[in-house]
Amino acid sequence: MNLNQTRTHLAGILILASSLMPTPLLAATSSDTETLYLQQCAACHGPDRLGGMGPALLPENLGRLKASQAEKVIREGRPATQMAGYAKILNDQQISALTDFIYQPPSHELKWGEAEIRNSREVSHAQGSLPDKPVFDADLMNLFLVVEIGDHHVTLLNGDTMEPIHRFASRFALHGGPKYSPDGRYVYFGSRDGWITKYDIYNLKVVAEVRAGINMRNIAVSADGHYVMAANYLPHTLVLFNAANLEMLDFIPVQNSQGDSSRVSAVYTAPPRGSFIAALKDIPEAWEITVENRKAAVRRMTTDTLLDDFFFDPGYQHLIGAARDGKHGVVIDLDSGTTTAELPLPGMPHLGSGITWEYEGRRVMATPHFRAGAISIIDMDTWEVIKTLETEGPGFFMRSHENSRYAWADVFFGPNADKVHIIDKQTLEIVKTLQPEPGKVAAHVEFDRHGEKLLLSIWDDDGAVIVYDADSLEEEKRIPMKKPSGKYNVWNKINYEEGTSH
Ligand code: DHE
Repeated sequence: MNLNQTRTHLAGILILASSLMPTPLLAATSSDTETLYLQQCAACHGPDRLGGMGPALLPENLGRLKASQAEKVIREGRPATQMAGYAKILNDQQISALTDFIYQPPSHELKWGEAEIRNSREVSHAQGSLPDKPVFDADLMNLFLVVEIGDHHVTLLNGDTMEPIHRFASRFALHGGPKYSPDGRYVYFGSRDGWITKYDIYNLKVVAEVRAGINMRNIAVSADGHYVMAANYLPHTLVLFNAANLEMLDFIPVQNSQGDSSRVSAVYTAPPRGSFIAALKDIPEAWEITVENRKAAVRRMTTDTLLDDFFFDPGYQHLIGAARDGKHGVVIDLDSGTTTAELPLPGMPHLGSGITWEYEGRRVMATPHFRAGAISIIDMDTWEVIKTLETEGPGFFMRSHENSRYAWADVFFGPNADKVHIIDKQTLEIVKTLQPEPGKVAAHVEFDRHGEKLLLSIWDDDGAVIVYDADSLEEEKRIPMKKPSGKYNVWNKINYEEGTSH
């Protein structure tokens, strides 16, 4: 038996012996933290820390959790989850040793290849087996999904009445926008731990799940609704699935011609091109991927710089990317694959959150910055920055709607994170700054399908989604929620509305 087999065998025995609640310590005096982990944690988090019922406990997956917070969770547990507190089972030294341990890279390379992906798939309701008539009454094009990261749930909201229709548990730590099927019936969620969940909105049921990777960036659904593509940080892969049942169709190691591998910054669907576009984080390349005979065909474009965040013009002729150095942006012509312009965007633009609109007969795009209290507004013909708006701090998300004269931008970072700016899209001025709940982060807006109302998150465990009138800018209602992050309107998403993310 090799080391891995021994580890798996030992963990298997321990899993059988353990329950979901903390077990009495088998080796109370053992200084072997790995053994302690296998005794106390492996049943839920996996013998290799890859996750199971609980999330993966690997440095990449824990990147957003401070070690002190992780230690508190081990000590006190996590309310409303299966994670119980260990303060009565483990001493302080053991808790801190376990905390250190989960932030260390694993002692052996972890694998999430084709076999692991195939084995992880579960189809609970085959395509076509559930009724086609929705089990609730609402305008199906004006539904919102609200991701609540406070307790890992999703709320389905009626966009006319702004009343919740249903609330259901999600995978741990959903991140990035859920992606709808073109008819709006199904939605695909991606979690940081690599899970893709397909949900039937009409029947309010999870229909299929698969784990695409260990640490995933995001997912995209092809414009025809036939395919789902997953982009991973760990391992360095892109994975293609059949959207109907999440069967894996292709597994694409992400590497250049010399065999150097790379994380994927993100993947998006490019509807007019009938392709997916991905940018690589560690290799200066962007890929255009088409599906031929259920397999991925990759066209490589060499870029002048490593790309992080990116965005497209409405016709998907150009990719507008943020350089990883955080000092500038680039415009790449997707047909020729060449860089056609450089953008002076020094504050680490969050281009994934960019929006566009018509201004004085031309199309402009606007992006907030992670490292500067500024919003850049760029002419999309000349690629010149025509205005830089000073804000009360760096921002994360910008949103608008074709029918609204305003764009909304949060101030996500710093002492003014409880403020939101409202920009007049025709004067390019900030016309109002709201502070809906002093002391609590206010962030991420999504409009309803008509552009008449909008939702803003109070990003707190004891938070809310606030409904505003898009014209009078008056607050209409607060719906209590647990750290609501993104909101996603069916109509806006499936029609690639200009004021929202795609
Ligand atoms: Fe996100 C979208 C990258 C941190 C909440 N974020 C995205 C997308 C990318 C991205 C590439 C677009 C994917 C898509 O929708 O298909 N995010 C990154 C980062 O690189 C960064 C800065 C660091 C990281 O840890 O990954 C980061 N993101 C965060 C957060 O800390 C946020 C605020 C809380 C969280 O959930 O982790 C966060 N990101 C979001 C949300 C979206 C998102 C809510 C979808 C926005 C939308 O409206 O589409």
